Amino acid sequence: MIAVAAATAVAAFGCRTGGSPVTPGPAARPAPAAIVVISDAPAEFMPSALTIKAGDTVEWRNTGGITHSVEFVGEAPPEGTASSQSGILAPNETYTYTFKVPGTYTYICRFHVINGMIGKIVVLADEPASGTTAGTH
Ligand SMILES: [Cu+2]
Repeated sequence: MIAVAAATAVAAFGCRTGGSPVTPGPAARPAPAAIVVISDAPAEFMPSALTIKAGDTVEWRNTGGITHSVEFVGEAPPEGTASSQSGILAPNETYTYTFKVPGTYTYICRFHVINGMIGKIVVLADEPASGTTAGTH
C-alpha cells in the first residue's frame, strides 16, 4: 500500500502538463527555499543553522535597524565567490544566494561576529526521492 501511494504521489508530482501554473510571479528570481531573519537585539541569524538541498535559494532579511552582512568563511565558499558575500546589508535589505554545491558553509556578520553572529548552511545533495538511502542518519 505504501509503495503504491508513493508511486502515485511521484507520478502526480512529476506530471506538470495539463494543470494550471502553480508558480506565479516573475521567473527571474527563484523563490527562496528558506529565509534567515537577521535581527539586532541580540544580533543574530535566525535560524543560525539551516539545512537545505543543492539548488535551493536562501534569502537573508535584515529586519533590524542597523547594518549587517553575510560573508562566508572557513571552508571553500559555494560557487561564485564574489557573489557569496552580501556586502553591507542595510535595514530592510535582503540578500539571496543559490547553493549549488553540497557542503557545510559557515558565514558571519562582519560587524557582529565578535558577538557570536555566526550562521551555518548545510547543503545536502539533491538526490531523487527514491528513499533508498533513507534512514541512514
Ligand atoms: Cu550583524
